Amino acid sequence: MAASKRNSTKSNFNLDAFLASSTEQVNAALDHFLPSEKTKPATIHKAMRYSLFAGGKRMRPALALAAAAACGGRAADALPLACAVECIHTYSLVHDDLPAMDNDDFRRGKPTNHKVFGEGIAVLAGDALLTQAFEIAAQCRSWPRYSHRDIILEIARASGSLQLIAGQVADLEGEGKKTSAAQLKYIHERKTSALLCCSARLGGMSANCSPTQLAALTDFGYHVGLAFQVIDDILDVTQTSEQLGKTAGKDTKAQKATYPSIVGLEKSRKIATELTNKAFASLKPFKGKAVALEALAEFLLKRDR
Ligand code: GRG
Repeated sequence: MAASKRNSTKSNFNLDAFLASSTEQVNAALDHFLPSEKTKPATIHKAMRYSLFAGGKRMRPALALAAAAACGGRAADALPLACAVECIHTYSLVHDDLPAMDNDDFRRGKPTNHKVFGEGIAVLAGDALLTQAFEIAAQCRSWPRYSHRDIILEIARASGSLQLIAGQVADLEGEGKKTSAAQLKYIHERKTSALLCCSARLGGMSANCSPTQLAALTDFGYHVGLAFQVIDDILDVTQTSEQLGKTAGKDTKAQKATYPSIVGLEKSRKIATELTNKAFASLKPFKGKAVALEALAEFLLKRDR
């Protein structure tokens, strides 16, 4: 893979410790926000918690916390928004795995939600996780520059029919058809980049970031999001299902357009590196204070699952 160009090559930042701590905080907060497994109707709360705590990488919450840190904010203020984004992400996975969509049996290293609870409950668990995200976000504080309205709009726009859902629609409609690189980028921008970008922006907003910082986080999240999906496409063909915790090779089987299928593996790796370098460049306004974001972008480029 071509070399990536971080701003701070010799950062002492300990990403492992940061990820361990952010995951622990996010898991505890999610546990606090969600109704317990015993709350009636117990089946739906079991199903929501099953997928939420099945062992996801928690990259979107980590991005939110890292963006908050870059803007001098407190993790406690970013945490509810990090949880809201993780609920939306998990809902999208539960619905994406349904027989009506990708029809997958394996996710986050476990049988998919509908395999355990049945299709009806899986649809409802996804719906409930989406709703839960807005309930959590509505409870957070507001900031001098950002009101509750801004926060809710941010999440609704990223997950609505112009972004996340639009990406999924284009993905579904593109199956088995010849897809251009431009169309593929359209899908990746919406299906993946929109929520990663939203995570970074929400982290910044939770720190009452300046308009310049918000613009930098938008640029960063957009490029990291695109790189994330290119790497995801690469891993789909290079890793095993056991390594990924989800069914490998599905894109090829479903005749889905991916970067490796359109431009090949080597060029795909180069594109992911270029996108990550653009993400690094967008962090310049933080003048070396965005070490966690920088380390995260590098980690996402080099990840193997
Ligand atoms: C609204 C149903 C619906 C779908 C929207 C997000 C999405 C589109 C579909 C989910 C499947 C998919 C391949 C999404 C692309 C983004 C992506 C690579 C998700 C996987 O994210 P990871 O690797 O997952 O962060 P974990 O399990 O680690 O959280």
